[in-house]
Formats: sequence, C-alpha cells, structure tokens
Amino acid sequence: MMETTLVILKPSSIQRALAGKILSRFEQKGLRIAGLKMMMLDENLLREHYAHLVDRPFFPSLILSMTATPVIVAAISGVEAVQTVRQMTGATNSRKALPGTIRGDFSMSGQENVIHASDSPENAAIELARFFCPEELYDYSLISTPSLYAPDELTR
Ligand code: IDP
Ligand code: MG
Repeated sequence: MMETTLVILKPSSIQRALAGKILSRFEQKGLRIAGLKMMMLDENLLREHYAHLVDRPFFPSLILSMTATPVIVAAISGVEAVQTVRQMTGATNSRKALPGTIRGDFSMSGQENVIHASDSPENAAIELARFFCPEELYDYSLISTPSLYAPDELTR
C-alpha cells in the first residue's frame, strides 16, 4: 500500500549538520519527498506530539531538546513507507540501534537520536495533519517509479 509517513529532523541533526545526509538516505532508498519545511516547534505542539511521554521524568529535557533550534519536517511516501522508514530509523536508544540505521550510524543517545518517524499508519495520518496543511503535501509521481516497483506492488 502506498503510504506517507512523518519524519522530523530533530535539532540534534540540524546542529550536527546531518539534515542533507539523512534526507539523502530516504531519497536513495527510493522514497519520495512529498512535503518538506523548516519550522520551530513549541511546547503545546510537543505536548500533543509526545502525549505518551508527558509524565516521564525526562519530558522537560525532551522539550528543551526539541525546541533548541528549528526542525525540518518531511512527509515521505512509498509502498509501506511507514514501516520502511521506521526500520531505517532504528531503535530509540541510538546506542542500541543497529549499524545501517540512521540512529545507529549517526547518534549516540536515547534523547538526541537525530530523527522522529511515525510508528503506525494511523499515527502517520495524525502526525502529518499536525505538522502539514493539505496544500503542503504534493501528490506528484517520480519518473523513476517503474524502476522502483513492479506494477502489482503499486496496485495492492
Ligand atoms: P521513538 O522516537 O523511537 O518512537 P518514543 O518512545 O516515542 O521513541 O519517544 C519519543 C522520543 O522521546 C525519543 O525519540 C527520544 O528523543 C525521547 N525519549 C524516549 N525515551 C527516552 C528516555 O528514556 N530518555 C530520554 N529521552 C527519551
Ligand atoms: Mg514514538
């Protein structure tokens, strides 16, 4: 199934000048950039986005970390893009993330783990709506599509 997922290049990736390299990984994989912008997150938005963590002791530190610089939000599309991007992201604790994953290759921390990626198609839809207006998501198709997928993979 063709899906779109939300990726956030966190302040840790902006500070470490990794934004281009990380976006490039998604492009090289054959995923399509459907939306891209820089924005400053605020505490209200983060309390929604990280609602499952508001009561954790590290939450104030997470807010400071996520508001340290602007972030780059990306809408990334492809067949089964949600799971594919999660796999490319790696485990939350970057020290446990496998080599070859973005966190495994670029970071050392549980908090400063360079990117966010949606964890399910349901959450991807909610998170895309949280960070993008509909007109910021572009429904073009890559000219390389026939070299990226077999026809039956695009119709399932
Ligand atoms: P995920 O980003 O891999 O989906 P979540 O459990 O949803 O992981 O946590 C969201 C973010 O909160 C993590 O990416 C990380 O930045 C931060 N975080 C999660 N657990 C910890 C922790 O134990 N210590 C510090 N930061 C954490
Ligand atoms: Mg999560």
